[in-house]
Amino acid sequence: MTEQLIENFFGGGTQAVDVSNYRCGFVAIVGRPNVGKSTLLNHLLGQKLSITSRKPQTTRHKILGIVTQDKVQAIYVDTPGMHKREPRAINRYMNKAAQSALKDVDLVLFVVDAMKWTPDDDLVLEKLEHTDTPVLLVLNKVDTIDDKAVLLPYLEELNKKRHFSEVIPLSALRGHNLPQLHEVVSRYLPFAPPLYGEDQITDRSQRFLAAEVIREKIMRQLGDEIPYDLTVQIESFKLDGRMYRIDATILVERDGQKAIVIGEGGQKLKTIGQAARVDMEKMFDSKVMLTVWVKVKGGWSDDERALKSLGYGDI
Ligand SMILES: Nc1nc2c(ncn2[C@@H]2O[C@H](COP(=O)(O)OP(=O)(O)OP(=O)(O)O)[C@@H](O)[C@H]2O)c(=O)[nH]1
Ligand SMILES: [Mg+2]
Repeated sequence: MTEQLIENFFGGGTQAVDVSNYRCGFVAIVGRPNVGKSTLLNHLLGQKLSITSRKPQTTRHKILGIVTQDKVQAIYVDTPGMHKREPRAINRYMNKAAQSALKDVDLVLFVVDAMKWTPDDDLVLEKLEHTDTPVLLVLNKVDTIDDKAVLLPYLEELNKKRHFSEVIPLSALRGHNLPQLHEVVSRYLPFAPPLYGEDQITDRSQRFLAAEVIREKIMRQLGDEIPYDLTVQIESFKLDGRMYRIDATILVERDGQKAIVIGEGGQKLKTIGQAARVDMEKMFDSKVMLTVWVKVKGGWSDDERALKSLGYGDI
């Protein structure tokens, strides 16, 4: 401990942390699309960070959510939902990103829907076969179940599928059993000093978060097909006095999609932009002036090079 305290003086560290008693580690949140992984991350963090929607395949990138307390720093890693159908390069990127999160973590949270098991859940189980890391089974959306009696046989079935270190039924959306989950998670983290400063909640830039918020509003505003064919690029991100000026472009695959995103008389795009701005102002705690354009860039989602240039490169 003395060594660490001295290190804190001379090694650039600012916190005097009692490492002999401090726990810090990485926790991967994995599961098929739409089970509530990002909702769980946001509610563990106590603020919105990762985008969520009713549609599967909302999350496309890994994103860290860092929860720092007196004696523990849990670094949660939200991941894209793993899925079997891989029609395009972007789907392969998402699956790779999710799988890569299983490496070098101290704990895995395998999130499933409390009542619905699908072939994609089996796919996640297969990927978990290759990990030596403890896996906790998180049974989410328990609030959707009226009769508790149906839960027990389902749990029994799940327990036959593999060994889980713990099974935790919860509701990410309603916040039920989340403190209990965090408590259990903390017990699995190794003794180590915190890796991030106490104010840091993520590894992602404001630029990244701004693009994601716009994508979330599109996912929520548009019908079923289009959101998967589009991405958002931040062209410019500037702090002007106390206001952020942000210019963004929504890239779609085809002309017809551009018309749908813009909507009658530009109404759809206006709604998307307004909703995104409101969220950004909360996230950045500042006024935001947001301008959003729509452009056609055919083939971006199935072109490895285009994907890289659009930020889908590093896993
Ligand atoms: N009723 C209920 N709905 C939930 C709960 N947790 C999440 N949801 C809803 O489930 C949907 C999917 O949530 P997300 O958090 O986006 O799911 P995800 O697993 O991150 O999905 P991908 O990013 O596509 O892999 C959203 O409509 C959430 O509001 C819960 O505890 N109860
Ligand atoms: Mg998600």
